[in-house]
Amino acid sequence: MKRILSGMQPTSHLHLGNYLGALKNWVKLQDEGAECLYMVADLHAVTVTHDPEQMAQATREIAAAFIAGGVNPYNSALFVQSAVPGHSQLMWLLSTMAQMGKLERMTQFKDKAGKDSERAGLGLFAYPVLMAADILLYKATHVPVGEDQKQHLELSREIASTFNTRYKTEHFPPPEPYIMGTATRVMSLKDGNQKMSKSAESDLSRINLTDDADTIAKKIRKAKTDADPLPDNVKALEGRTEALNLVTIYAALADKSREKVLKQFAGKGFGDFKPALADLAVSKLAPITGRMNELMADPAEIDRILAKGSERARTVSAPVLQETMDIMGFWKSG
Ligand code: AQP
Repeated sequence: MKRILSGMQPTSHLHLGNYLGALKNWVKLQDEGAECLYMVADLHAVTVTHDPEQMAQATREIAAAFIAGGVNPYNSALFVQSAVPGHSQLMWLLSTMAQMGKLERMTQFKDKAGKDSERAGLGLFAYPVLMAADILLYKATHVPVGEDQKQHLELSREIASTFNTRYKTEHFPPPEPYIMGTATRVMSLKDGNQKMSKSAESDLSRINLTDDADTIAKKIRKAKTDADPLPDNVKALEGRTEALNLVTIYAALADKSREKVLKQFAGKGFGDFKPALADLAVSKLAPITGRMNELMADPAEIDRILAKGSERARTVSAPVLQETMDIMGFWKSG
């Protein structure tokens, strides 16, 4: 049986990219019967400057988004990373086998640290080791990954293998990437070469799961496009990154192929396509936003769900951490 581990950082509101690229597929995995552990990755969120008050709020909001998007907290474990101390503990142990040279080659660190990497925090540098700990703490067999996380998962596999070789054991199963056939990479509404992101400066660049219908319609109306009509095949969209992005979003929301969408809209300009996309986006997202708002109106209930999920995560992970420490020869009382 597959055991899945994945998470999202409470850095801000979740957006359409998080939904179509991750959450929608998490629900599919859960519904296919995999054992799923989904976390609010707050230890990762503090590797960049953050607002403490905002993070507690974002943690509840993300949990509400998971549930509203279809994660069943009575089936999947929905938990907060920092509520399971094993993540940080295992990270320290694994950091002794993560090679600096490999960490230096991680492209996400280079992107996030920017030009002034000398001043970047150790946490940002060590982020992939924490990710390895997240996965190995549960002996997760599969990790849903997008393109941007493939390199980190490869490092997790290497760390697992180094541990097993060093201590002559098969303790950690190497986690497999779970490439979702239907996962969609959603790009910024303002620049088709940048991914839609929580931390991008312009709110017009993304559709948040908290946006109301008018805001969604406005953002789509203002999305960058070009003056040409839509072609009847995907290949002809080469070089038109913004147009391709809007077609991709339409296809993912409608659960159709991009070819089918283009057949439907071939010859039409964005004056026709954008209102159709706005209607579709509102019809798919409004029920999720509505449910999120209902859940957010009762934060105590969200806290209860997170506390239960975190307890379950601690129960699953405690023996793995203990066995890891035993293998490494740490002292244990009588
Ligand atoms: N634009 C996207 N298209 C498809 N999938 C995406 N994901 C993020 N952006 C897109 C997927 O969402 C999951 C959670 O991501 P995260 O919270 O770890 O943050 P991130 O990957 O760094 O993405 P964000 O939303 O842009 O956050 P910030 O701005 O805080 O860095 C992951 O599975 C990711 O692939």
